[in-house]
Amino acid sequence: MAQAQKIYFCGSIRGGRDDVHVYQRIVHVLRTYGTVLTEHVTDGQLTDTGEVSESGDKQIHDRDLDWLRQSHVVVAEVTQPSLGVGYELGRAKDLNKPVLCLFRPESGRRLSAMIRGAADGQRFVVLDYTQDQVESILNQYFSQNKI
Ligand code: 6IA
Repeated sequence: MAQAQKIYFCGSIRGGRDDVHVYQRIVHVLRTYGTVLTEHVTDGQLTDTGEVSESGDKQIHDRDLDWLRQSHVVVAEVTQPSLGVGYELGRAKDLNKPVLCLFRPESGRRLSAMIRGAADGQRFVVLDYTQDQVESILNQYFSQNKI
């Protein structure tokens, strides 16, 4: 797998930061498969309070979409509901990017039908997992999918 591969990772920011430690664990593995364009999602200092101004939000949106277009694969942790992540996944599907969504049923939540129902088992994959499966699930995905 080429290190030049660009990976777009999605995780909740203003939707809530409870799972940031899971995002960090996922991105740690993703780095072995390529360049993660969205490392800021794993920033432990970043809170969900949204200190960023309105004009800042437009810049964030436009820059993130630019990275999404450039990316070779999109990986999303979807347990913590996030409007931004849902939006990114819709855009990624329209751009026909390979997408892997990871959901932890142990959270007690039920994943949105609009994400689970978008799965086709090939281009758009949704997997249930537990935290201790992060490494094996990603290694399996990246070895099976010649992205
Ligand atoms: O609705 P949410 O905030 O939960 O959306 C989270 C998703 O949107 C993530 O997957 C990010 O890719 C994207 N996103 C949302 N806010 C930001 C952001 N804020 N920066 C980059 N991507 C974002 C400013 C953080 C900055 C001060 C470090």
